[in-house]
Amino acid sequence: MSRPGSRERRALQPTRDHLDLGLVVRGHGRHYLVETSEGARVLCHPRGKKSDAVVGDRVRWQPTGSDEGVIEALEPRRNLLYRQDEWRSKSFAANVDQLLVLVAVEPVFSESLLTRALVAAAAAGIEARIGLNKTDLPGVAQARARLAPYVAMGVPMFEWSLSADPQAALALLQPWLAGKTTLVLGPSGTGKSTLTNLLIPDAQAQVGEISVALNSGRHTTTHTQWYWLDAEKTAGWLDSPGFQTFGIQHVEPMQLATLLPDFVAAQQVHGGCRFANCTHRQEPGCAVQAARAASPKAG
Ligand SMILES: Nc1nc2c(ncn2[C@@H]2O[C@H](COP(=O)(O)OP(=O)(O)OP(=O)(O)O)[C@@H](O)[C@H]2O)c(=O)[nH]1
Ligand SMILES: [Mg+2]
Ligand SMILES: [Zn+2]
Repeated sequence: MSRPGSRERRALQPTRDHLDLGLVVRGHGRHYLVETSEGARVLCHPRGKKSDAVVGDRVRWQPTGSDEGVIEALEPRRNLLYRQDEWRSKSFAANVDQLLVLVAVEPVFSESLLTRALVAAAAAGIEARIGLNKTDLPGVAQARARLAPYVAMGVPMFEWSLSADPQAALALLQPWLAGKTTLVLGPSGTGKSTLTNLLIPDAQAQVGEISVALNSGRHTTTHTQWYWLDAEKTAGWLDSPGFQTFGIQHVEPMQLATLLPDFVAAQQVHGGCRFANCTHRQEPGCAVQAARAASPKAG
């Protein structure tokens, strides 16, 4: 079958390149808020019933009469951060440069969720850091102790109290945020939206009373939202709803050793595992087990 010539094709099927390139700044399931190239925000519906657009996607869109629009196509993504539970997958955002996993002294965080978020970020090729908030609270020593292994394996960590010393938090964070698009993720009630309001004074992100949020099992923030950190729009900031689960079914077990900094280091120091498909549990010649045996805390 012969392909139609390019001129003919253009006539039959207008390319979408002439359409405005917008940025998805918020998603509501069936519709999206798209920031136009001129900076206006337009409510857009996907063409067809379903769309896979997520916050951070660049989309070709066009107006539909009134003040709304339709998303005609998604531009290719640089990356996509998502979790994959047993039955469903949930996208957090596309095209982000870096991830801040925000935990807090209270509510006490789950190491498993934290580790999974770091693994998912590494799998998507996104640099991640840990933030510890609420260092004004009494459990701070314990929280630091639980984070020490992550710091030891080379995950950079910030810590601060947004309520006691917001300026110190800004001083730590701002150099890291400059010129980048950063997604903040974390369990509910850790202070993601408090931080959003500190970084973007007119964000008006809703902040929840922790007791209310935890007891009702509800999250104060319900949708991921994109904000600009500067007037020139060189730095983006994405506030997100708290997560309670973080499936990483999309990551192959064999891949894990390339995604955790301590496993990577073990591979380098011990010359790699004898078997390419090593599960690092009981195989002979396993570099990860060798590193574990050599570590002072081995047991
Ligand atoms: N003690 C203390 N409380 C804080 C600090 N930072 C934020 N909080 C409080 O923590 C509670 C939760 O803050 P949010 O910013 O709504 O938390 P969130 O992470 O956005 O929560 P979700 O939107 O549900 O995911 C609020 O009552 C804040 O006032 C802090 O440094 N110390
Ligand atoms: Mg919030
Ligand atoms: Zn191994």
